[in-house]
Amino acid sequence: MKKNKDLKVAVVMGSQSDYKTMQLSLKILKKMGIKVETKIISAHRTPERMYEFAKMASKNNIGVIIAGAGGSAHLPGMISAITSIPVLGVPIESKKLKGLDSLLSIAQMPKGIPVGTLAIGEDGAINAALLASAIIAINSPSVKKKLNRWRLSQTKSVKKNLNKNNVKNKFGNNWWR
Ligand code: AIR
Repeated sequence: MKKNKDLKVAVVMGSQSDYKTMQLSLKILKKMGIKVETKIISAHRTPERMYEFAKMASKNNIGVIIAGAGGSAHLPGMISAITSIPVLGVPIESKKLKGLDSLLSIAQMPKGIPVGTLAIGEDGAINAALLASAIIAINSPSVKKKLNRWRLSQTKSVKKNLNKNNVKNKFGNNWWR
């Protein structure tokens, strides 16, 4: 393996349809200046691709894996079963159960093989990238600097006084887009 500071983050997802959510991870990682590898990998539809990816991840200089999947979301857990690289799971918001199925599939891993589980949907995708950045930052001063700067700008963006005319603030001021 190369020096730790060169470690990449892999962002994998079960389907092209997950990209709408997972693109938010990619945006954050880009802001942090972290090299990224992306792939569609389905634990159910492409099991051999999943196995190959997880088996080779360490040799491919991947330091953290973010895996997004929906429904019976086995991808993060199965990848974590094959590699000891930290795996962060993003439960995709499914149509039928609004992502509760994805969340439980990812979070309820029996002891022995861990998956760091984030929130359902967009919040999870953003936080997975922030958490991956924090892990990479342990050995990368430049990522640490960018991450701390990003957090400071978020803090500064939160106004102290309430604007009672502003009611369409579900996503704040879109600072992550
Ligand atoms: N999925 C694909 N293979 C295994 C799973 N769990 C998930 C995808 C996606 C959902 O199935 O991660 O969230 C629906 O995929 P599609 O391709 O039918 O849109």
